[in-house]
Amino acid sequence: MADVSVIEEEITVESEKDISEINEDKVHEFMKDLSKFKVEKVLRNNSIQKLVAVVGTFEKCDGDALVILEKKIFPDEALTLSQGFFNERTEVNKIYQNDIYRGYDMFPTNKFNGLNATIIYPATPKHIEKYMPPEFYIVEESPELYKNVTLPKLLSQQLSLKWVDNILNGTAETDRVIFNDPDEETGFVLVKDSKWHDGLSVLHLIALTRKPIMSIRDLNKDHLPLLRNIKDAGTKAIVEKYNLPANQIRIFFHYQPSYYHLHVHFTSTTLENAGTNCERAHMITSVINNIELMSDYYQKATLVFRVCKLSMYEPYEEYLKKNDDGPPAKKPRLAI
Ligand code: M7G
Repeated sequence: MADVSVIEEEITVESEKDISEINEDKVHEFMKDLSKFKVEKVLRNNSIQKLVAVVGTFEKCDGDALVILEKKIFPDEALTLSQGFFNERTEVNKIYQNDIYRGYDMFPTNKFNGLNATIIYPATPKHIEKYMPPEFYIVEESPELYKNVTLPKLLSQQLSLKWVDNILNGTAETDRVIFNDPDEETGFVLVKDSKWHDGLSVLHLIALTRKPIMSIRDLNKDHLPLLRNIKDAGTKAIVEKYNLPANQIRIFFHYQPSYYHLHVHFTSTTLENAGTNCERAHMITSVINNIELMSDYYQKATLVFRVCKLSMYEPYEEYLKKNDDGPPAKKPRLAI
């Protein structure tokens, strides 16, 4: 057990960027003693995802910490299932029996009873907002809205991209990288997504471009070699490593993304919960095809997405109200 009193004195954190100045090992030791964590608020308790997100504080530690706990998925292999669940060490308590129906509480051994836990510390208001109960609003973002509302907002308050730089320059998650193309123009790093904790049915990797590009809004015909390389070489790497057929891999962008460094999501087609809804996912094949048809498609298109907070929606609405003097047909529309 680490000497927590020493660690406590050293942890006084005010913002996300300060974290790099703290001795990482000591932070880790401190985070391991969760009895020092005081839950302030349950932000989300999702029974479908089997996920709870709470915000709280670590004793004598400045700033909020966000703790996300998620039940692990079941293993696919029959042998692992038998070893983990169908054995004499699993505690079974009967709840009811009715005809051929029987209900039980089951408590497998610790190793198979685990949770995936993510701790974000210090958590910024933006991290916390991400886990607040959602209220959904649809924005139809014209190029004008992008230039005047989205771009200034994201330039002033986007989430830190240090984790992306760390992966690209090989100082973090090297053991989770499955493919690395160093070319400055068309290269990328294919890494396991932090949400993926193994299991082919929920496979999730992301390709981070070496070239700094913010989002699909900035893509044009000059990026076609990059996009084709990500699609082809990324697929090949996954097929070879995981033996998953290419036609069971879904490859897409998010718009709007949470992190404005261009990245492509690779998931198995069976993964449901990866932002694949129609107001967020843009399949890479369609993106390539749109640009082939029109080089500046993504600078001209109205892109539809949903935001899950009134405060994120209001700047768009306010801009449209202020600029409400053009002919209706030419005005960008916004709908709720
Ligand atoms: P996104 O489309 O910007 O937004 O995807 P989303 O997070 O709302 O889906 C960013 C992706 O990067 C997500 O799938 C995250 O799970 C993943 N991700 C985020 N972080 C901070 C990390 C990280 O530190 N390492 C890795 N490997 N993946 C991350």
